Amino acid sequence: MLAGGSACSGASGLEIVHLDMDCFFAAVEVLDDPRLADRPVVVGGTGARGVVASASYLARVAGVRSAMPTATARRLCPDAAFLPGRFDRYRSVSAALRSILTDVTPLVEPVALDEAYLDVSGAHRRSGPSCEIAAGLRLRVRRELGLDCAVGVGRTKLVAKLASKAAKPVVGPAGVEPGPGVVVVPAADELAFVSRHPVRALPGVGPKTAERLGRYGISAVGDLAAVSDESLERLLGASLGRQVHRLARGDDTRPVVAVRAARSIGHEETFDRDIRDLSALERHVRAAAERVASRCTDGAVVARTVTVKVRLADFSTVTRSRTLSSPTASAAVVAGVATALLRELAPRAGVRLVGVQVSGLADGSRPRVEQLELFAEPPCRSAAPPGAHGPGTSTRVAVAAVADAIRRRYGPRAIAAAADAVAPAPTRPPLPGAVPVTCPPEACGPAACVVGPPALRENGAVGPRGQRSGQAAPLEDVTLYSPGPGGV
Ligand code: TTP
Ligand code: MG
Ligand code: MG
Repeated sequence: MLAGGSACSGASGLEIVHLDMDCFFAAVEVLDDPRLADRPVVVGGTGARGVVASASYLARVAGVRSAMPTATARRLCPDAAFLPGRFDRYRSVSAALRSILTDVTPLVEPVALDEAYLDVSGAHRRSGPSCEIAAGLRLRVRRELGLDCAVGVGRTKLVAKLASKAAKPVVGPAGVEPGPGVVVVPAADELAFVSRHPVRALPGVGPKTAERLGRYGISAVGDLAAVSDESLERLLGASLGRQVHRLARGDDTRPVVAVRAARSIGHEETFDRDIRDLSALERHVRAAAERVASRCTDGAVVARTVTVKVRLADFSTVTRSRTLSSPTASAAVVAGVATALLRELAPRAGVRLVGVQVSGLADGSRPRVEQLELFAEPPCRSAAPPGAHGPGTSTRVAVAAVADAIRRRYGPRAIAAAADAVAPAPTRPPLPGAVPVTCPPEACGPAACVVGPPALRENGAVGPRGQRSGQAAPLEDVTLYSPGPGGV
């Protein structure tokens, strides 16, 4: 059950986030064709033997479900728009979703086009507690993609996945109830939360296994946890029996495995007013570089190439890159190279956007013996003019190393060059996803934090198209999961 309140502070130690798009294929169709907004939409095989891939929530009210024969869906919901699906379009939305997710952490494990796990343990310093990350992601997906999603946060993959399901809109015979959108399950409540689910909620338990368990009176996950290991192994076989038993008791050690490592990490800033002053631009480039370096550190990667991008008032874009002699995650080094590249670009017209990107990423978790070498020579492979690094390089390097250590410990803004300690030029508001969602401290308690309800239309389909352009979509009230007597 869900009760009122908020609890980012009680949600510490919850490092797994699961995000799943709402009625993905159908929602993309509605997004692209507003005439479908008030109609049930069914995407899938439209031929005589076709099956339903995705049904909008309006279609679900009529009883239409995924994997149902389309012929049955037509009987249940004759007024629905039946569409064959456009997989290229879904793939491209999925790619856009992926880039929103990898903005938070490189530890993203996609499990389908519309769904992924994130391990956010390295993202707190930059993006706040897990519940803020989850709420921020949901906002960003809504604003940037024009689509709704459900997000779950928990200590394990199982809990996060079930939590995102609990965050979905609820379809009943009377219509669609908006779901909470984000559900966070604190560790202390996870067994109560998981126990109430039907056994089918566990990975590995299909309809046949569920039926077999049902014959022994085991229908909920809680029933499973109460059965002895041996009985379950006899019933389901050693491997599945053990797996299911462990999961039912909350023992889920499956890690988030980033399938494809990020190829680059970047940060861009668009200004409210075009900037002409080079030193102001340098400040922004340095700040962007420090952010990027901080994300490298969070993701335990080092980068070999630094690229600076400048977009002028007329939208023309220029970039300049430099490859380092040794890969780095040092904010000082990335910022130094980036500002040097900016000076080389020497934009003469007004600048509307600057960006810093690093690429050529490598595993930064292993100690690198060549680290010192980085500081023993100019940081760039391209020959620097003699004396470019000037006398006192080793002192500056030592200072940079200490500054990096301080940033690692206290956050990217903990220390800055004195030259930068002036008010920055006005900027456009940061991207929605970059806005940390603030859980009011007084509302933070020991239980879970559920952010919602989502701005769904009555029919439970996606939010209005206008949200793509990012009007403030306030996080409405924040609710808590608490183990009550009812179902999930
Ligand atoms: P799901 O996330 O399972 O479903 P969904 O996004 O349509 O709805 P929900 O709000 O409940 O998450 O699947 C994601 C997409 O994968 C779905 O839109 C279509 C496709 N899909 C199939 O092609 N066949 C299937 O059997 C299922 C379940 C999904
Ligand atoms: Mg989905
Ligand atoms: Mg899915």
